[in-house]
Formats: sequence, structure tokens, C-alpha cells
Amino acid sequence: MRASFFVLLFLGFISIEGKVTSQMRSFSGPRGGLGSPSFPDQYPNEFQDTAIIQLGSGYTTDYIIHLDFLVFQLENLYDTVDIFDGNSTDPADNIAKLTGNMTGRTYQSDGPVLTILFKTDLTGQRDGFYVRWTAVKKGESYSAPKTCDNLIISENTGYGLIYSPGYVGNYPDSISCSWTLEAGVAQKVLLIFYAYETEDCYDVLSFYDGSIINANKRSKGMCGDIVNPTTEAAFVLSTGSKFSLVFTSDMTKNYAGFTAVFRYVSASETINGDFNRMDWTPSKIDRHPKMIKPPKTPL
Ligand SMILES: *[C@@H]1O[C@H](CO)[C@@H](O)[C@H](O)[C@H]1NC(C)=O
Ligand SMILES: *[C@@H]1O[C@H](CO)[C@@H](O)[C@H](O)[C@H]1NC(C)=O
Ligand SMILES: [Ca+2]
Ligand SMILES: [Ca+2]
Repeated sequence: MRASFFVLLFLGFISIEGKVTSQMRSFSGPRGGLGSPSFPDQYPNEFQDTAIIQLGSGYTTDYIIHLDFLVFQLENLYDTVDIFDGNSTDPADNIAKLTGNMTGRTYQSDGPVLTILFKTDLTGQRDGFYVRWTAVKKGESYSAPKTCDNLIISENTGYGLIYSPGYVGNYPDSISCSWTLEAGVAQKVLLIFYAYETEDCYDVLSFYDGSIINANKRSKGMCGDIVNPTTEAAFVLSTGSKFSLVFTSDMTKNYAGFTAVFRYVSASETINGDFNRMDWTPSKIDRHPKMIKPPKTPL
């Protein structure tokens, strides 16, 4: 899988002053995504990352930048993100100050350039953030398209992001989207959900070991208010190297849906052992007894 929808330009340099490592990054294009340093691994301590996003040529001051934080988990109060208008870190240009768990938040600049300043202190690391940006004409409102297109961002470095149609806004009614993730030989697919909320139990994310056609469906899918984006993350691990997902919604009632990071991990990985966060266990799924419903669309 390859990223198809964004253009990135990385013109970085790294410097070390005292103990704090500073890094500058520059991104250009009408849409794209960027993660905190080391994402999706935990970010480093004593680090300062300045990322400048410019929409690029053709995007005049008639355009603004819309930001959707698909993932946002920082150590509360000690690690921070500041968003500034323009190529600036002047307090007068500050749009927002973020910390803690803020997955699903949305911000907008006043013009075609903005700066994201990320600072960490000397202890306490978390998963960090991944933000998606989009050019929007001034005066027009923006919400992510509610279709099955472009619901996956693959960084081609062993991880990616996957989210429900319309995220961070609500998913549409009567939709069925599918994804197939393929890890290498002797690997499995690990999904880390940073948000999950669907209608219980009419809108369901189902898991298949293998490709969708001719695959073993896991007996249970996910539905309901499962992962609170301000307090939790949850895990799902594939059985083999290929893992397929199908999200279906019925005709009424919709919610924010989900956002997850996928990673390719060693086949010997287990969820219970090595991960120091809330595990996605069968007993947790069992809290939702109505969960097993066949997808509405035949596969
Ligand atoms: C941002 O401003 C700094 C200082 O003026 C400059 O050195 C840098 O090249 C600018 N970066 C971009 C991407 O315009
Ligand atoms: C953020 O989420 C993590 C779990 O993913 C949790 O351990 C932590 O307490 C949360 N932080 C806040 C400030 O709620
Ligand atoms: Ca910290
Ligand atoms: Ca529904």
C-alpha cells in the first residue's frame, strides 16, 4: 500500500542545545499528514520539533489550513503542542495550546502557512500525534469526505493510519468500506485504536484473518462506545500476516467512528505481554452481547 494523497517536502535539520534536541521540518502541499518525532513509537524526551506547513504555490492568502488530529496522546501538561499562524512562534500568532489526550480535535489557521511546535520535558513519553492537513478556501466550511476513498494513510515505513469515513466528523449511514493490510512473512498486523464509537450494535467493524474473500471471519466485531479518545487506547492483533477489516453502518444514527494506527509486528507478538496499555481482550468484547451481526452487504 502506498500513500496516494499527499505531497511532502522534508527539509529538516537537527541541532542540540544543552540537553534539548531541536528539529525543524517543513511540509508543503494542499493536503498531507505528519506525525510527531518517532511516531508511532513514543516520542523522545527533551525534544523540540518545529513543523512548518505551507499549502504551496497557487494557494494564496485566500486559503487557510484545516487540521484534523487523527491521533493525539501526550503526557498531560508536561508535553505540549502549540499551533501558530504563519511561519512564527510568536505568542501573538498562537491559535491553540494542546496537551493530554485530544484525538479528534480540529483547528484552522487564518492563512496558507502554519507552524506546529511540539515540546517534551525530561521524562514521561506517550505515543504522540498524527495530524492531517487540508487546504480550504476562505469562507468555505470543511469536513472530511464521507466516502470509502483515502481512509488509509501509509507511511511505507511499517505503519499507517486507518479511519472511518468522514473522521473526525461522523461516518455516513448505509456505507460499507473495506481494507486489507498485509504484513511481511513472519509478521502480524497490530491495530491501536485511539478512538472508537459506533452505534451499538448496528454499525460494526468486522475483522477477517486473511483477505476478505475466502477468509476466516473473527467471530466478533467492534461496535458501541468502546474507546474514549480522552482516556484510552485499545488493541487488536491479527492471527496471520494478512488482515482485513470491513466497516458497515445501517440506515440511521451515526457517530464519530474510529481512528487507528496499524503496525507490522513480529509474529511472536502477543497483546497481553509486551504492551503496557489497555488490551483488546475477548472479555472486553463480551461486554457487548449483541455484537455479532453479519455485515449488511454480502462480502
Ligand atoms: C521560517 O522562518 C525562518 C526565520 O525567518 C526561516 O529561516 C525559515 O526558512 C522559514 N521557513 C519556511 C519554511 O519558510
Ligand atoms: C490518556 O490516555 C492514556 C491511555 O491511552 C491514559 O493512560 C492516560 O491517563 C490519559 N491521560 C489523561 C490526561 O486522561
Ligand atoms: Ca514528558
Ligand atoms: Ca447506524
